[in-house]
Amino acid sequence: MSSAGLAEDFDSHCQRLRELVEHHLARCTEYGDDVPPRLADAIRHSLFAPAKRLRPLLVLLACEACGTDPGEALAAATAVEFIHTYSLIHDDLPAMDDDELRRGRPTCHVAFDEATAILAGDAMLAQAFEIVASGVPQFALQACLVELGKAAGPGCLVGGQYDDLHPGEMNLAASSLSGLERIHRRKTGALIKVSLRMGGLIAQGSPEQLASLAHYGECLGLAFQIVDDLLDFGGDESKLGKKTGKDSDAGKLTYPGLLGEKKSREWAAGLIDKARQAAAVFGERAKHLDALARFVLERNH
Ligand code: GRG
Repeated sequence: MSSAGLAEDFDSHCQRLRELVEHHLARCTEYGDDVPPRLADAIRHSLFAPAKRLRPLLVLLACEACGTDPGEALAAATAVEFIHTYSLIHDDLPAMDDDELRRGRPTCHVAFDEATAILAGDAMLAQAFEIVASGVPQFALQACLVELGKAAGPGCLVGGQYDDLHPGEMNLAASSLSGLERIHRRKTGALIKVSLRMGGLIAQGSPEQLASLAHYGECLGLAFQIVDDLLDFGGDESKLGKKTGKDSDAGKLTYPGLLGEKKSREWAAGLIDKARQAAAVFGERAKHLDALARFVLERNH
């Protein structure tokens, strides 16, 4: 197939998977009488704003790479998007990044109020585990719960965010490349990696396949963050749906700040090569994971 044909095949495949995800997200937000309507609106405001759905796609593509119908992994895909969206809502709060625009919409605390945004995030984190517990097949359930809890917990997502907010407290100087990597491996990378792992676990992948998915996730997660820093540096606000230049303005250390723009792009490209090599063990079944890795490097939003 030509490269244009491959890209078209990837786009239409991802579009189909995204529709499955959107449908499942909608079902999970059909709340009953006990959920305050304004709280439900705040959740839906953030969840259904235009988003790439990268993490759910990774769950489904990993499941497929191991030879299983991606529909089997929809609950895990939905749960990970709930956790990701909760983390964005809380990250945007005045006590953290204090942002007013996210996914092209006013942030949750701006559109509603701060207490509602905190509660919307809390609700989504708890509901994510309900979704996994009620939708992941029994044979993969315990591993998914443990791995997802770890990825969202104090050693990964929350701990990475803490260190990003308090770099002075880190043992390693945050101003070194290893300090920066330590933050992003946990803040951004862990959720990306667990998405792939859950897809593989639900597909009953072999230990070698699970290790390849984890390695792909580690490389992709770091490359994703480097590209995010590059977009914050010189990206288009209207495409990104959020304000740019915030990190460098706040004096935060970023990859382009540390390595320069050219070296950062080369670093990201090297990581994407490694991710593609890791996916190669799946042969033809990894063609979409391969295309997704290329998309992460080339993305402009
Ligand atoms: C509040 C516990 C807690 C954690 C927050 C998500 C996060 C940690 C911080 C967001 C800051 C940031 C810009 C991180 C870079 C990578 C990232 C998570 C980008 C946003 O994800 P995308 O690009 O967004 O996948 P969409 O909207 O497409 O889902």
